[in-house]
Amino acid sequence: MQEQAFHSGFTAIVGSPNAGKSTLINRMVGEKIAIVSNKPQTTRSRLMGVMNRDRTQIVLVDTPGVNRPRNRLGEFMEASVSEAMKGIDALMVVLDASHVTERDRQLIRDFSEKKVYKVLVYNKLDLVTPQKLLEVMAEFGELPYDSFIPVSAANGDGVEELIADLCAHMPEGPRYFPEDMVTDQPEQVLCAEFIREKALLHLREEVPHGIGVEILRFEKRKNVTEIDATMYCEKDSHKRIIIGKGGQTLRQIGQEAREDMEALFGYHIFLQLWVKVRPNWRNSAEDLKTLGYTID
Ligand SMILES: Nc1nc2c(ncn2[C@@H]2O[C@H](COP(=O)(O)OP(=O)(O)OP(=O)(O)O)[C@@H](O)[C@H]2O)c(=O)[nH]1
Ligand SMILES: [Mg+2]
Repeated sequence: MQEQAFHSGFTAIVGSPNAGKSTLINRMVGEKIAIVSNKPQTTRSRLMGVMNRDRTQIVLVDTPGVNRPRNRLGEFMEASVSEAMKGIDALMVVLDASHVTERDRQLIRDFSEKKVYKVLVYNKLDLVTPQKLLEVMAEFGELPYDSFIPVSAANGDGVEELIADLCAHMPEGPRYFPEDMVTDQPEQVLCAEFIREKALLHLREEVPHGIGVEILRFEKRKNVTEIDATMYCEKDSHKRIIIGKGGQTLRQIGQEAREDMEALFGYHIFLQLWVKVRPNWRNSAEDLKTLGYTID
């Protein structure tokens, strides 16, 4: 009997900030590999998540949701989206169906011209009434997308249908990544991201957006992995806020980040966090490079 062919492909995930792209990639991969927050511009670089199904592998490529870049970091984020679009087999355009903006309309129209298999994903199904969903779907229904799928990345509704649809359209191809590999991001990058996610969770306004995390030491010992990390911020006043009264905020960020790391990696972690002021690092080519915000 002839063995069934293997199918695989790269699928980019694009859309406005806060649409739920990273929540969706985590849901599809089944592990938390991308950080999520209720603040726009959480994701800063392209990252991959690997999804395996019966004789099919889909490499999902999460991208930053970008508005108009305001600094060199923003320009890097925008370039990451173009980079992610190279050589893809399919494209998912994610829309927050509960909050459609003019910018979304423009994005959806622009991406509809891309010559690959395209799915328009209506996310946050749990937040819209059936009536509202029908209205949103009617608005974009005439555009040349191959598939239109409503989902809730938050509770998983519709996600299996989305996965089945993508799997059915992957070309024959190799297994790009080993079956037990869930992301292309090294452990140190994931650690820096988890720290940044907790900063986004506990800090407000412009403070978390000005944070960059550098891992200075990552040492695996017999029973514990020791990590030293520095959080960069742009102003002295921000540093005080990040540290908090009696160091309380910093301690909480560190503790929650460590719990996420331990859950994903399955080993004990000892994490030490420092805060340093580095004015205007988001416009410094050198600082961006140190923090990994460069396209290689
Ligand atoms: N209710 C609801 N909330 C969702 C859903 N999907 C995502 N969210 C929330 O929407 C917010 C943004 O989610 P993210 O996954 O960080 O969005 P993103 O598109 O990756 O955002 P950027 O990285 O900033 O471009 C978070 O607060 C999520 O919890 C959903 O299906 N339903
Ligand atoms: Mg994101």
